[in-house]
Amino acid sequence: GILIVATKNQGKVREFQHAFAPLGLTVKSMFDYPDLPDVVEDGATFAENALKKARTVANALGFPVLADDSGLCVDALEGRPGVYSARYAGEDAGDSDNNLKLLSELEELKQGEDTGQPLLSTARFVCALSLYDPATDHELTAEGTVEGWITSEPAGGGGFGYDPLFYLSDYGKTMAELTLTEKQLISHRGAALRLLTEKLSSRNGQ
Ligand code: ITT
Repeated sequence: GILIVATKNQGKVREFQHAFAPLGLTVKSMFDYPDLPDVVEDGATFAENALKKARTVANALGFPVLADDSGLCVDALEGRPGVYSARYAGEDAGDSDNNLKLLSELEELKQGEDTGQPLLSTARFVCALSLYDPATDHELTAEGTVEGWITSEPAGGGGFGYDPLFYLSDYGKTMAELTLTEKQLISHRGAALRLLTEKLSSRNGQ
């Protein structure tokens, strides 16, 4: 079987492939459907944006589609970058630009004071997943989170996005130091996926 995920983020594609491979599902992404129009992510919440991406792409293709809207909410920054996580350092910003911007925003808050402490703020990753079926107009949405710290000492070559800066104190590692299997067990995306699966298998959905 095939599962279409409305994403252009290679890191997400890798995680969904890893999650769905045991079910015998092949993941297709927007890299396989390059001619679809871009979705304007102007929702106020992760869930709104996830549903908008799933709906738009599913209606264009005529198949059920899964979409992921996610981001990093940093407490010292009052929840920023939040829904703007992908374009924190600007419209065409890459992961490393966004990571530098995050560290500089947090360093600025310290006002030159050097505490020697690498853990700069508590933070959480949030992931909203939305599954939309254009044939029935049915939707299912699930959200997952994971708590951690933003560290000024990036580590790890795995994952994507802000993972090298996201320190998990229970593990003594950043998210980027985990394998795909380990990340899926504790991440916001893994949690959202488990909740979505539960909702799918329960008769009342949500
Ligand atoms: P699509 O909309 O095409 O799926 P995107 O990268 O634009 O791709 P989002 O709008 O959902 O996706 O933005 C999510 C951003 O939040 C992403 O670019 C990362 O910077 C960050 N992010 C989300 N999940 C993450 C994770 O598991 N690890 C690290 N950073 C993550």
